[in-house]
Amino acid sequence: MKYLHLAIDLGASGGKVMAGNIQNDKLILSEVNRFSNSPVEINGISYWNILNLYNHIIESIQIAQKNDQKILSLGIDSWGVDFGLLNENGYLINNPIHYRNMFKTNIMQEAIEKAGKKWIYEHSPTQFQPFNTLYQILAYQKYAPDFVKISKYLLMIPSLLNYFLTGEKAIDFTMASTTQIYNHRKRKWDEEIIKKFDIPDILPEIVPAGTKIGKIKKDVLNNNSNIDVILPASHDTGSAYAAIASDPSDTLFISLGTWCLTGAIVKEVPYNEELMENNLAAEGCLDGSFRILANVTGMWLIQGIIKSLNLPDNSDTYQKITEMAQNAKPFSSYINVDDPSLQNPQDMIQAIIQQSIKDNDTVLNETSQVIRTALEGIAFKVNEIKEKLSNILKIDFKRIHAVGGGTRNKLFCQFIADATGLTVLTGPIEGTAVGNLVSQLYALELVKNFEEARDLIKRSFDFQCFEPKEHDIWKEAFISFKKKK
Ligand code: LRH
Repeated sequence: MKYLHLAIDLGASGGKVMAGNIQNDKLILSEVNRFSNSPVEINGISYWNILNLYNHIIESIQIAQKNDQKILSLGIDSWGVDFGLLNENGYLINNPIHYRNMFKTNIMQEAIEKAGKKWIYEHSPTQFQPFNTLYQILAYQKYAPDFVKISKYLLMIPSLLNYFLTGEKAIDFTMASTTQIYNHRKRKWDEEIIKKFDIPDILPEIVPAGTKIGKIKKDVLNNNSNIDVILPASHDTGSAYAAIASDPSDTLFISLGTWCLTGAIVKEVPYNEELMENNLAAEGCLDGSFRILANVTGMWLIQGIIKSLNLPDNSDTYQKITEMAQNAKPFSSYINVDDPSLQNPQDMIQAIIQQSIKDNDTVLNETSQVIRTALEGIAFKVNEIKEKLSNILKIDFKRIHAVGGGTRNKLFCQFIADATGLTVLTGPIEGTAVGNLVSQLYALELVKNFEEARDLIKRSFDFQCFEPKEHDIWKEAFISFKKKK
């Protein structure tokens, strides 16, 4: 009999279920299931298909239970900020709404006008994004006040699914920290934000990441599976960061996927206006520390280019795209990868071409140049964030450690090393699943502390190392782009 822990990692475009089990003192991963997560658009509003996700979770548990395998525990993590509302009797009031809808509203601006940017940030130092949970609640208050009136519980996506499985309602600290209603200093919901914006009493209890919340209800699986449901670091970035095994005191951490989540670890959030001015987030980590982080636009650009080219989204395509970038001329142009025009364009290639004209007065004529400019742009941005974090937090970074699927792109990892002049370590590729699993091992006391968890990760996975080779050339290129602008 094999004893498994299941990490259920839900992303904005798909879900992935990995099983972990301890063999010979190592954490061994195997893939159980993958499924797509396609939002459904009705009357111009994009909803998450939460019941479909729930069905996929049940299906994944059943797949993993086959072949002499017993599941001891499972944990669900997902993207941040989104939630479902339940009424008093636990009925789901609405399909959770996709955060990208918020780009169409002015709600964050209105909230800032009402309370002041500084006031909000002092109470909850979260990156100002129109889609933060706070602004989504305000959108409900504006466009669907009846729903808010009958709401009794707000549950973030992993917590909502945990509720379906167990009947328990709780949210973990890492997810709470993404809402902009959480007070990082007091480590609880911020009563003043709640009062200022008339948020009803719907926010659930916050528990530490890595908390056992209950068992799967008997009627859910029609068997006596006795599976522990654990709230891992349920924010996906929180789980990904928990898989980074380098010394947090002098390492710049990156979780590299759709976003390139670049940050540094601190024990407590330093209340510093520069954090707000640079729109940096303070987000909770598995061990109760925080990361000061920038959501840099990441492989979203490449995913968009692949769509523009009508190519299948598979590893062969990524290989082809990377080869095109490798063979293109370096530094054809420069783009600000975080520009709003690149966040949801009809055609990513055209959007990058326009951005290059705007930022660098250069027309990109070839697709290979577009791809290379996008990847170089992300690497330049990582370097800018590294400099900012280093100055604001007074950290002399000695290395970068990146996890996540984006680290498969070796050319890009080399770009980061060259842009920053730092050694880049990568691995594990399945960072989020590994961090989710480590949270479960911690909750079940199968690892005693986070040191032990780090050691387990170090002996279980392969790591790659990229040394900077052309830092001076990158530095000069960046200076000349900035001068030109
Ligand atoms: C990354 C992430 C990020 C949020 C975004 C909605 O997956 O969790 O922290 O800003 O999704």
